[in-house]
Amino acid sequence: MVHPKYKELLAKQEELITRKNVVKQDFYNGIYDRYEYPVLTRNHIPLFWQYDVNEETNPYFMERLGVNAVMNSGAIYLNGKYYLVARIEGNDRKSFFGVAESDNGIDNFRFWDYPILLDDTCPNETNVYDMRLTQHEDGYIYGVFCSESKDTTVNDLSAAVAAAGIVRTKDLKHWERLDNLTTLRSPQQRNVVLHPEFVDGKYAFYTRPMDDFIETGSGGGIGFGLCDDITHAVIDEEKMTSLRKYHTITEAKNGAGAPPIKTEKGWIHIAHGVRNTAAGLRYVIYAFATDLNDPSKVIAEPSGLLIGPREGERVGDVSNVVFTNGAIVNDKNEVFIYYASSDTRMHVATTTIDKLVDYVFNTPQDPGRSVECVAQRCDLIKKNLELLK
Ligand code: M1P
Repeated sequence: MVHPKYKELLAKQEELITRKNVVKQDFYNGIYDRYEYPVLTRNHIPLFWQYDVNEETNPYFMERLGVNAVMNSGAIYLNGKYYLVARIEGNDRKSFFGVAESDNGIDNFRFWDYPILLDDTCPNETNVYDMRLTQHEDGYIYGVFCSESKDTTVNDLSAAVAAAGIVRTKDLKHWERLDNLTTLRSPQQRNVVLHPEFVDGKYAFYTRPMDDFIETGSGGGIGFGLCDDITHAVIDEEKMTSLRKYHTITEAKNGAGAPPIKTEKGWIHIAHGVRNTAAGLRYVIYAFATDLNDPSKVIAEPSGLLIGPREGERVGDVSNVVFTNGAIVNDKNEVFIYYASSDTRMHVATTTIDKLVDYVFNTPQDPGRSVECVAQRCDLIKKNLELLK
């Protein structure tokens, strides 16, 4: 017999899943809209992933395999539908991936019946997370994610090694696992993203060279490297694209987010930047553009952050974090930026290609010093006051 509590909880969950999302009225910046409700939370996870629904074996209707958080999601638009491949973190701290689908990209996201069971090709892999989905011109959809293993070379229980795992699919249902990416000059990698087009006839990746699991160390920012064979991907040289810079939002580290969006003026990248504070690391989302013919060459760098954590977004398992690894452009050139707040739940911000291009190419660059920032602002004020006379 199905436990009677199941129906009760299911009805509540249905209300949550089908609740209409609305643009937040108390936020305006002209660049994007924020929304009142998260698009995915732990409460969107099917109950039958968490409970044994059989009254005989679970008389108290207890959670058996709880879910702690739903966050950093890859995103893709296929046949008029919006798909998120979410990072789902179990109560056991292990993350895995699940596909959620929506007709409009802002609400009614519903998980498919089963999470993704990856091929078990890496016996030492303990955790997987943060999949970026790239619709590549070779015809496959690639998922590039962090594959984490214990570092057995040092006597430190929490030491880990991060590498980029690679899978590919055509339908989000059947996934083929390929070899992890090897970067010959960087010991660890996280936040790796596959570029959607061939560059010089090769597969191109945005990388994030790191000396160890948490600190990027000598890693100078977001890298870019080419490889011949995606099934055994090896990158030798990593060129630097968007750099870490002193006293900016990328001082501590940064990393590629969504696969870049192609526009008439350049590739637009939506990434994350991290700085250190007395309260710990603060993660924000920023944007930049690279050259259409050389996607490693930065051609526009608007100053500062695009999305920062606000209000309730500031609080969660890892507070003061917004993080993106997926964005969608639909057939009306509307842009959906999916971002997680504080490693706990998923949100969306919407804009358009025209607005994003205007933002990236017309927002002034960070001049780097307070005195020059004030001069930049005074310039704007002067022009405005003349017009407002
Ligand atoms: O906890 C914040 C984020 O930390 C990591 O990002 P980075 O590699 O740039 O430090 C990632 O593990 C990410 O999953 C997480 O949201």
